[in-house]
This record gives sequence, C-alpha cells and structure tokens, in this order.
Amino acid sequence: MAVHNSRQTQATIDQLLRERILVLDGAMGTMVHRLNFGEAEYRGAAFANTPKDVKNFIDILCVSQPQAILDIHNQYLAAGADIIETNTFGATNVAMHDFGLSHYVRDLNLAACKLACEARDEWNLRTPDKPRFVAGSIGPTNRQLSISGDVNDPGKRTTTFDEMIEAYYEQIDALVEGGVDILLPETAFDTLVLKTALFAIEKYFTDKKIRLPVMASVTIFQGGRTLSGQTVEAFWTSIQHANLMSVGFNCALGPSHMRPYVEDLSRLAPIPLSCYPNAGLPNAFGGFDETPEMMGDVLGAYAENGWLNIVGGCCGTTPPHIKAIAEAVAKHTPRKPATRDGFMRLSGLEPFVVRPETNFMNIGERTNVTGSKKFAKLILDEKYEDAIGVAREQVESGANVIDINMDEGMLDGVAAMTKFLNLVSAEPEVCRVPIMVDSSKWSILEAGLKCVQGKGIVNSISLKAGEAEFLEQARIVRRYGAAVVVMAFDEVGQAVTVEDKVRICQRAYKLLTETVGFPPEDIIFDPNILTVATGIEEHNRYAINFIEATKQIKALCPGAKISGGVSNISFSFRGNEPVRQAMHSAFLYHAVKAGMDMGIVNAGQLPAYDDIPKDLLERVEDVLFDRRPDATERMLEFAASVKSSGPRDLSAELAWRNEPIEKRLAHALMRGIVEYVEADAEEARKTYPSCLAIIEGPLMDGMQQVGDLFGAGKMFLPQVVKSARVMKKAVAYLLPFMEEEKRKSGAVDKPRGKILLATVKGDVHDIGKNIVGVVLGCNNYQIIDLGVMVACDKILETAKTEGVNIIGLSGLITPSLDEMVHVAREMQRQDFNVPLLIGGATTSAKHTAVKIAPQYGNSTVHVLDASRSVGVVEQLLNPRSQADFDAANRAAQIE
Ligand code: THG
Repeated sequence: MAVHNSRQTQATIDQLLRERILVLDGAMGTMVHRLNFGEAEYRGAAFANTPKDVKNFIDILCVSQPQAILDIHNQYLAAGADIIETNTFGATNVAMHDFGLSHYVRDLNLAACKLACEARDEWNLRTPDKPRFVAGSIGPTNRQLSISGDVNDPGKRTTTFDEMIEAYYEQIDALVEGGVDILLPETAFDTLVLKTALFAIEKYFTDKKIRLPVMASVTIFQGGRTLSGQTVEAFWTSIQHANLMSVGFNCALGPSHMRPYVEDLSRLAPIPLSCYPNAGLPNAFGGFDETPEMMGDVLGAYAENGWLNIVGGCCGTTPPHIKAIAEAVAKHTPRKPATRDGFMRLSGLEPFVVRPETNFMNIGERTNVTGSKKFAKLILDEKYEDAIGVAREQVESGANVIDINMDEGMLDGVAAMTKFLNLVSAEPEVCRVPIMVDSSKWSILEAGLKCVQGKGIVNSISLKAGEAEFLEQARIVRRYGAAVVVMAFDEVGQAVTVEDKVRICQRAYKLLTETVGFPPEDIIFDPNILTVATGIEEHNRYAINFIEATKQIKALCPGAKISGGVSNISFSFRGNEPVRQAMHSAFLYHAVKAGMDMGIVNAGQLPAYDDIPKDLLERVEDVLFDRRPDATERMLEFAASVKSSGPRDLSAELAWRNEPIEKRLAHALMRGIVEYVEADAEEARKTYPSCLAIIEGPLMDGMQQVGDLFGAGKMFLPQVVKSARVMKKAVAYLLPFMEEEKRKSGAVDKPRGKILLATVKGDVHDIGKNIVGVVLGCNNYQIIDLGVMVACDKILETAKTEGVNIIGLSGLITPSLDEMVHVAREMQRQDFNVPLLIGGATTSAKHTAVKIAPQYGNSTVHVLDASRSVGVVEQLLNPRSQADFDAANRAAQIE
C-alpha cells in the first residue's frame, strides 16, 4: 500500500503553483466512449454475472478493461498533464447502488487508484524533474440535498446529509489508501452535497491524522448559478471554510461562457483557482465541437489575464486538447490569489458581506415558534406553506438573514427544523438570504446545519456547560462552515454587568481564535439584551450595560461582531406596538453607534429614529439610559396615550393583486406564489367558458413564460419547480369542477390519454421528466412514469400492456442520445404506432430530426421543455389536429 508523505506533496505542489500554471488531464468519458465498448466489454470477466446492466458506468472499466484506462492516463500524461484524475467519478455507494454494486465501492476505487498511480509513477521515473500527481475524482452523485426530487413535495429529499457523509467517507478512505496525492470533489451542482464531501474529508483527516491537498470544483450554468441556485460568490462563501488547495469550475459550459465567472472567482478566492471546462456547449448531437486550438486560445487568454493556477478539460476534451491548453498557458505566469479582506461573509443563494460600511444587519425574528404566536400555530398545525409565508414576509421587509427557531415543548424540534429548512430551500426568494439556526438544543442546531447549502449562522453556543463542550461545539460549527453566535453566559450564569459580559466574551474569543482556530470575523458575541422598565430597580441599567459592553468587546476582540435580540428590551410593553417599536429604534440607534453590527428584529417594523415623536423619544431614552428615577412610571403613563398607528402599508407589495386575472395568474406562476391561486382560479371560472379553458389559456401561458425565462437563463430550477407547484395547486382546485362539467356535458369521466414517461437506460436524471409528468397530469392525462435507467425492453413492454397513447423519453447525458435512437429503432421493428416524444437537456430538435426520427415511421417530436409538452400531446392525440401537426413536424425535421 502506498504510504505517502502528504506534507511533502503539499509543499511540492505549493511550490509548483507559485512557479507555473499546472495542467490537469481531460475527459475520461469522451475517451472511453470512443472505444465503443458494449455491455459485454463493460462487464468483462469480473462482472459477467452482475444482475444489472453496467454499460456506460465507466468507472467499472478500471476492473473490466484496465488496459484501456491505463492507456488513457498515459495519453494525458504524454500530452503534458501534471495531474491526472482517477476514473472514480461515480464510485460511491450512492451512485453504485443503482447498478447493484454497493458492495464493490472500495475495490473499484482501489483498482482505479492502482492504474492512475502506476501511470504516475512510471512518468515520474522517466521525467523526475516534472513531478506528476494523481487526484482522486469524487463526483456529485445523482442525489441532491438542496433540491427536491419530487415536484409534489418540495421538502422531500432522496438522501440525507449523514448518508452522503458515510458514502463519501467510504470512497475517500479507499482513494487515500489507494495512493492518490490530491482529493478532488468535482462537478458540484448542489453546494450542500459538496459540503458533505468536504465534511467527510475533514472528518477523515481528523480521524486518520493525515492531510492531503483538496481541490474543489463546481459546475455552473448559463446565468452564473449552480443548479441549486447559488451565485459564484455565494458558492465560494459556502465552502471557504474548507482547507482547500484550490477552487474552480468544471463541466457544463465551454471556456468562453465561463469567462465572467472565472473572473469573479479569481477576484474573490484567496487560494489557487482551477478551470477545466467542456469543449464548448454540447451541440445538437450531444457532442462537443471546440477544437484544441479554440480551447487553447480562450484558456491562454485567461492565463494572460492572470486568472488561472490549474487548467485542464472536461467533457469532450482529449489529449490533443490538453496538449494545446498546456502549450497555450505555458508562457504565462500563474495567478496571484486574492488577498484576504477579513470581512464576515455569509450566503444563501446570494452572498451577504459585512463590510465596515455595512450599516446594520437585520435578522428577521418572526420565524420563531417562541417569538411569534402566529408562526408557532402554523408550525404546530403543520401549515408549513403558510409558515414559509412568514419567512418570505421577513425577507420582503428587508431582513438580511432570517432567524429560525423551533424550540417548542410540543414539537419534535429536529424534525420541524429539518422540514422547514428543506422547504425554505425550495423558495428562492426566501433562501437567497443566509439562515440563522436558533435553538438552545445542540441536536436542533446540528439538524439545521445539515439543511443549509449557504453559509449560515449558529445561534448559539456558550460557556454555560464549561470549556470542553464549548470547544467541541465550536469545532463542529466550523466543520459545517457556519459563523457562530456566542452568548455571554458562563458556568455561573448569564452576564448582567458590563464586567461579566466583557470578561466572558474575551474568554470565549481567546478559546475560539487560539484553541479552535475560528476566524475572528465569524464570531458574533451576544452580550444579552435584557428587559428594561420592569419595575425592578436592578434592571434599569440593562440597556446601558449592553451598549457599554459592546464598545469594550469590539475594542478587545478585533474582528468579532456584536448582535442581540432587540425585541427583548421592550417585553414590559407587550401589547403596545408603537411604544415597543420606538424603544427598539432608539435602542438600536445608540447600540449601533457603539458598535453593534446586527440584531434580531421584527424586520420592517422599525421606525426611523428621526420619525419617533419627540415626546415619546424623550421618555424612551429616559428609560433606556436610566435618566430619572421615575422614568418607568412616566413611560407607562405615556404609553397608555400612544395608540397603534395601524397596519403597515401593504399596497405596494400587493399591487399585482389589482391586475386582471390573467396577469395575476401569470404573476403567481412566475413568482411561485401559491397563496392566492385558488381564489384566482375561482374568479377565472366566472369569466372562462370551462375549467379546461383556464388551464389551457392563462395557466399554460404563464408556464410558457416560465419556460421562456428558464430557457433564457433568467430563472433557475428551484423557481421553475415552484411554478409547477402553483400550477398543480390551481389545477387541483379546478379538477372537481372539471369533473362536474364533464358529467353535465355527458362526457365520460376518463383521462384524456395514457402517456408513458421514462429516463432511458444508463441515465439517472429525472427532474425535467418529473415536471413534464406533473404538467401533463395536471391536464388530466394519465401518466405512467417508469422512473430512471429504464431499459428499452421494459419501456416497450409496458407501453404494450398498458396500451399507452404516447411514449416520452428523457435523458440528460450524452450517451442517452444513442439510447434514444436505439429505442426508436426498436419501436419501428416492433411495429409501434404511437407518437414518440424526446426531451431532456442534451436532446435537441436537430438531433431528433437527424438521428432519431429517421429510425421510426410515426411522429417523433422533440419537446423543448415541460411547458410545451401539453400543446404537443394535445395536438398529437386530437384526431382533428393530428395530421396537420405531424406534417408540420416532419416538414421542420426535413429542413
Ligand atoms: N439572542 C439571541 N437569540 C435570540 C434572542 C437573543 N433568539 C430569540 C430572541 N432572543 C429573539 N427573537 C425574538 C422574537 C420575537 C420577540 C422577541 C425576540 C417578541 N415577540 C412578541 C412577544 O413576545 O411579545 C410576540 C408577538 C407575536 O406573537 O406576534 O417580542 O436575545 N442570540
């Protein structure tokens, strides 16, 4: 077994990275697909009897065709690669489970390492002055943690944080034992999944007392977001805690499309940057067109701009590409990593940076079961959709972060936190802000951390149970990459005096920065905002003490921030909102001047300090600053005379409610707002001739707009999924009326047609297919969804026994295109006469026309996105439009 000197490797790589731009290898899949292996070759002798088909699971070739993989490694090394990747992209339990090979994870990773390391060692002997390295490839798997796999249930997840940790840990263990020099989690499209890989790596390093360089690589799509919706900066913020050798991009886009994002990340990251794009965007046939020269030109220009430290290729690139890229960057000096600015950086889908000039950060308090009766009732009644509305209101009212607390005796806090946060992840307008997980129970805090892809805040830890627990919890928070609120508590209790507040915070600061290595900018002290004007004399100085402690802590603990629960100050005036709000504003005005950086507040309910009526302000400040012995008395007297100023002005937010019904439905679909859709559907029923006319008119028009915006990169997936839910809700509301209409018109109550949907063999992607299923289902078609990785035989057999009217095939990866051609050919051979629909990310009208349609005599139609599926299906099944539609489709395909 390879015994490494990992510290030596790190030092060598660090030195090389300062000297020149390092070259990573190119695609494994592209090279393998050229060899045209069939099922038999994929299986080889070792897997001759494995029950499931393994074709296109390229990792398995490390065992069944080792020489082929070794050859590819050697070709890349000959082309000039400094780093080659093991052929282990899919070699985790999570992904291998689908092939029935869970038990083989370890052996497969070891076999892959053996090949890559053998190639590396041979070249290192041959050219000792050019050291070569092996990076263990760790793929994203086919599971997501930030995105639901089920349009009907946005809170549903196909895996858990802990399951992913376990799966990655197993792979990492085998890769390290197999002798890799670097670990490389790559093609990350859900940051939370990447965080599990980084978490597992850190855990592994700690357990085994070893440390290897780690590169992390993300995949972004047009529009500059990850699949799970994060911007580049938000993504970087989410993983900046991991001790990385480099960060960068791979896959999805060609080099020229990556330009603005490479530039962004280059400006941000204080560590080396990697970039290994595809050879352009996939063409209509799922191939990649950029030549070695083209890629060399673009990447050479990036190098010239000083943006690169590591460069290579992803899908569609070959040894000639790597050679051209290596030559193009050779003459340029490597990028100098950005300097660290020491600002606190948080993220949701978008970044939030606390800069010196950031005035004050609002943390929305209302998503708290102990802080809001309304929210508590919604959660206890399991009305999660409405509870999400509370979060949305906070964000719309200007909350920069939302505080979420599920500490209620009647609740299973861990379950409620998990469920609520998973639902929040499906609401781009809510989860664009960072999350503060608030609980007095550690288990709930940790459950929360497992659900946020952004960089959030833990609220809170403290020294109340002693140093050991405090240190342990701080280390775990750090491993999750969150910032932390530290309450001014110690073993004796809550700090009330200025001296105690300062002493405890200083002690915590020293422990965190010196013992744990916690970055000072990620520490937030809460020196306890306690209630004033209680009638108890000892409470009179609580506001003053907080403000004075804030000044001293800021001076003594450089970089640390100050926060507090602002509404606590005014509990004595419960029920008198105007007085409470005036107290909050006045308190904040002074506390922020003293250095308070953020506060948990009722966002949107803070009057401007200057707008507080002068007589009220005088009495408020008398109380806050303990200016006269009768301050509380006078405040109470005055409070009785202060009336509520009425509800806040919702008119601007709800202006869209005054638009005509069509616009309202489109707005709701586009923004994913479910609240009013039933009322609007009801209203539409009054003016439209039938429910179906509403579905096919304004609702489908709205979906069409969503489809167009998605296609143009102006909306991203979570939003589209939300839109689908609004659609579903509207349709669910209309369905009973439709039945009624049908009964009245004497029509038989049966679905409008049976449609079979399947993701083809070798492919596990199904988000688009599921959306199509929902949209068609909403339109009263009966959907038979066979799921993912469905073999041709099964599709055709089911189609026959079920007597379906249409077959729809879906796929995302390039080999799926060939599989679709195969299915079309089989349909022809077996004399099928139902239309065939083709959809999915790599499919295109062109590929369908040139490669698939010619195989099959009946209508073969490419469907661009889910929003078009209903129109296509309807025209194909309606005897009146069928012939015209088919003729038009054929004419377009011939062209
Ligand atoms: N420090 C830290 N975290 C905290 C607090 C703190 N988390 C919880 C709390 N304190 C901050 N959040 C709130 C939320 C609501 C109210 C006060 C503090 C509040 N609620 C109304 C009330 O109780 O009168 C409820 C009104 C309603 O039901 O609508 O005042 O100090 N780190």
